[in-house]
Amino acid sequence: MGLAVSSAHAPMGTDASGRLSSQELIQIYRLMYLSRRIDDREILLKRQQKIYFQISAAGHEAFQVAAGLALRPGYDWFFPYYRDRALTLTLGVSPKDMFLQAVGAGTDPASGGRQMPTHWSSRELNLVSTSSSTATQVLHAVGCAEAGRYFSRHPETAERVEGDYRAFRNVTFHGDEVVLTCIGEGSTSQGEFWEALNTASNHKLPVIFMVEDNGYAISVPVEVNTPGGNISRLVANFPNFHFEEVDGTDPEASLRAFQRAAEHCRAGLGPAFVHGHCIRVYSHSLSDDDKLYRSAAEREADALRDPIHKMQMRLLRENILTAEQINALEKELEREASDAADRALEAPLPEVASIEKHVYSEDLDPRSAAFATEKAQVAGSRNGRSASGKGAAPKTMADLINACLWDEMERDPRIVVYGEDVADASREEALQEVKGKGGVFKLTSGLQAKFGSERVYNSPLAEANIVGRAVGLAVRGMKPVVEIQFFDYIWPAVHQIHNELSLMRWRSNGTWAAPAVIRVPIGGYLTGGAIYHSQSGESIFTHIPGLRVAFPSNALDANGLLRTAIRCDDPVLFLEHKRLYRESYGRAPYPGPDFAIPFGKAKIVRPGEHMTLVTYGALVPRALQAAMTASRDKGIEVEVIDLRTLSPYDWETIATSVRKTSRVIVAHEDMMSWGYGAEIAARIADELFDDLDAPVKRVGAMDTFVAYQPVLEDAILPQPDTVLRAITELHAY
Ligand SMILES: Cc1ncc(C[n+]2csc(CCOP(=O)(O)OP(=O)(O)O)c2C)c(N)n1
Ligand SMILES: [Mg+2]
Repeated sequence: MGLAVSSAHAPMGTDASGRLSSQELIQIYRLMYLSRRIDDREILLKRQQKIYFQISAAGHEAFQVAAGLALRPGYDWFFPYYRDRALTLTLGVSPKDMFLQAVGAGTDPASGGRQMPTHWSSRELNLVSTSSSTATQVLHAVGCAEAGRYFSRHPETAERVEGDYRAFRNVTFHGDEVVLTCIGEGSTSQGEFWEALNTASNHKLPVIFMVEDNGYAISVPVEVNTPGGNISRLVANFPNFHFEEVDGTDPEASLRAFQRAAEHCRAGLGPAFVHGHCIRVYSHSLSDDDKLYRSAAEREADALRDPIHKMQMRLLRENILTAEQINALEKELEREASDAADRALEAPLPEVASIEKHVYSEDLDPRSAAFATEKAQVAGSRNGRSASGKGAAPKTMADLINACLWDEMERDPRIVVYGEDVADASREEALQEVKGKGGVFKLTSGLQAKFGSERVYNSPLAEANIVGRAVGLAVRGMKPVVEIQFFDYIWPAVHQIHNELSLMRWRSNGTWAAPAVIRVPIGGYLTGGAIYHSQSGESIFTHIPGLRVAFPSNALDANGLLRTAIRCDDPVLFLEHKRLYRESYGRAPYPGPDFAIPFGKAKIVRPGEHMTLVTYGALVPRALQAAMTASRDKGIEVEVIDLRTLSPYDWETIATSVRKTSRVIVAHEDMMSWGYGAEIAARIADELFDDLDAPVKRVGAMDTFVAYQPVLEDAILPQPDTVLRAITELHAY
């Protein structure tokens, strides 16, 4: 008997009787049993120290096979979690591919040896890379469903376009595809789960939330995570959902539930929630021992519900297979698992030289000449728009960011803009009589009125929702340009930024990527901004591989860098200093719709020969002021370098300047200790030691929070005087 695992399986149980045929029941058993045998083989390999981690699907097989059989791999989309072996086996991941991941082979198609086993990825199957973070994936599923809907309503937007990220994002859609996402019952405690239900419900998205309830989250029983012990009861009032609660050890009941769920989703009626009561046959993983926290009676009661045994009994009871036939089938599947393991053990290991591959896009480098279009600058008028970017007069940073968004949205229909308060008015009818909000800083003003509510809209007040959905949208080929209202409130989204957005490409070995743009107003000097509207903290994000970080100091740079951020194929954190939005410093005429500035190119904003001052953001005008005073009063000529992007940053410009001046200050608004300047200073000390005539000096905020009272704020944040003092001291050294 050959294994009938095919990505094109016909719908099951659709004969006249509506019952599953004998062949179908055997197929289900094959998949369930093979999954269990792969788990058992991995456990053996782990005990032999030939693999390094093991987590099993044991006890979940019936529920997972049912989900896989109800849906269409390569057509529907899948955001599973780490326990979904039987699901992915049903979708078409081969046993050998599973073992390749377990041994960490270079040829592991899911991650090239980067991820633990059972962290899935396959472009062919629409199986999007899984992380170990519980619950992040459900928001990706929501974004993916939003993208599918958008492409099906605007099919022309899916066309391949050369010249930006679209050349490298392969878009497929059908219009009635369903997105499946899976989660354990314990992980439904995560806020991201509720944030996903919120948007799926509100937007009637075709997402199936599959809750695999095995009663435990490692050692924590369900009632501790779920008030009342049953997640179905808690979610029952979400509008537009189809709900199913089933015995997850019964494959037929589960299959019916998933088929009804898929039907509801495909019909465009909304999302579905399929809650299956499974068991955990083994401990949480091989690193856990459930005898430490579960009574023997409880474990024995669970064992009686083992779906493998129950299915065996059914095949016998209904005379579908004899004991001998079952035996023969199981032997064959056992052999299949062990052969696959043996082959994987011979696979080549990953090349150490490959480690840095796919941290960023290998196809489109935002540092490259493709983005060096500063010469395309056409100073002057901006026709056809009502926002403030019009005319040849100098514009503020706010104006030119708005103008860039406007231009890029006109050029690229895959761009969607959302966040808190970014729409002009969610209640569209109000737009007849009101001007519209367009962001708390008005940076997105007029965009909804121009491009419509399908492309510019308010999100729920939930930062992980904003970024998590962006991951799913970008994975499907959309370009989300989202806003986090204040840097001070980025923290709920950091889980998504750090573990998902930035990692998607590397952990899938280049198969998936999430090149979204996150615009974030940042910084202080607001007089009254206080603790929660003045924060800096850029170094936390430059410490994340895979993420680009831009931090412009003036209107023109903001326009050109945002264009590069949007057109490139990497995720970008775009930091916009609130105090600089409407300053008279750094205004510029509108530079035209194709003005881009490559990342990693600093600008010498004031030349000088006595010392170098490396800075960015709001410290640029402050440093320039100090440099002017130093020149006028003391004859000290300071070369001021505006880095413009912090990751990547322009080491060449720094090094060339320091070699010339032999003295250097690194200045920023953020706290001094552990700040961005520490890295630059350390590298200068390391690589340019012989060129230095004095120690590297740093200027930064005090190591506290930013206070409300202006007297305190002034003392906490570095001022032009602080910079001037540093210049004078360094000159005297
Ligand atoms: C955000 C996050 N917190 C903690 C962990 C560690 N962890 C991994 S699995 C797990 C329990 C998950 O339980 P449940 O959601 O019920 O899924 P199950 O493993 O039982 O299938 C925990 C706490 C993690 N991976 N991610
Ligand atoms: Mg669980």
